[in-house]
Amino acid sequence: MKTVFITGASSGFGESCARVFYQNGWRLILCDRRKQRLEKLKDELGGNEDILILSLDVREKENLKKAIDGLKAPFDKVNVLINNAGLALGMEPAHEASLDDWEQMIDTNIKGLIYCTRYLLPKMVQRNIGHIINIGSIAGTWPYPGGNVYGATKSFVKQFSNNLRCDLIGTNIRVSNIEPGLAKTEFSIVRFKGDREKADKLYEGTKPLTGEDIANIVYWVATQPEHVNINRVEVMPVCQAWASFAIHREKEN
Ligand code: NDP
Ligand code: 8X3
Repeated sequence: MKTVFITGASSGFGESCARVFYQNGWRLILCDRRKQRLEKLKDELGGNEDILILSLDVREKENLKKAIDGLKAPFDKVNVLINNAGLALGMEPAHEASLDDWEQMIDTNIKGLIYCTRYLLPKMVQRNIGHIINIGSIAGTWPYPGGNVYGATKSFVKQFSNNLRCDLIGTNIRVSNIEPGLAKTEFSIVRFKGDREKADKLYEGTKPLTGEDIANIVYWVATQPEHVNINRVEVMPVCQAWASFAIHREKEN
């Protein structure tokens, strides 16, 4: 039985990944700040001993290290790490955005992701088995107004994923970056600080990606033959595409 370690498993992509991997016979390590939600998910999935809950904030480096170092058999042999915990906060332009929001995005999307990777990777290299699947975003490649620090954190994730591959050449460890576009999860409710109306408006008249869509892609990436590394997957709903360059024109008086 293989083991997958999923961060941000209480909602959205992470929760859907938990369901898809479990249904396919994987052992789960579910990490998130909301313990109750994880317990509910565990109960729903049958509540058995193949699911371990780690109630953790990925920003808390020491706690994370302690939890990962303390993993006991059979949870100590992680085959796949899904670095999914992350968030966007706000869409204000850079000169109006909150520095606290910026720091929280950097601490979660960048620092939390590198902590999980750094703490789990040595054992993967030692066993010469493993797969790091990062959840990036189209925002890591394509800029948009108000994307400022959020997009930049996802650019970090993209380049970190590529650089990991370089460091891990000669091992069997795989690294992939999944870069979704518009998807309906709790992401926008979090981004707009609980303003559900604003969040709903974003999806009005669209057919966005779902958690299940992304989980199925992550599962496909994780189950390719061992010599196959899917480097990046950029995925959008059909209703989404790019816009042309913005050009500001002065008004003639
Ligand atoms: P959700 O808000 O539904 O899920 C985010 C998950 O991350 C939650 O389980 C949340 O739980 C967890 N999380 C947030 N901060 C922390 C933390 N400090 N420590 C541990 N867990 C944390 O959003 P999505 O499922 O959409 O987001 C998942 C990933 O996908 C994110 O990295 C996001 O940037 C990315 N993404 C989302 C897209 C979208 O449009 N939805 C598109 C592209 C990428 P809790 O708050 O309880 O800890
Ligand atoms: C989430 C996608 O376009 O809202 O990463 O930034 S977007």
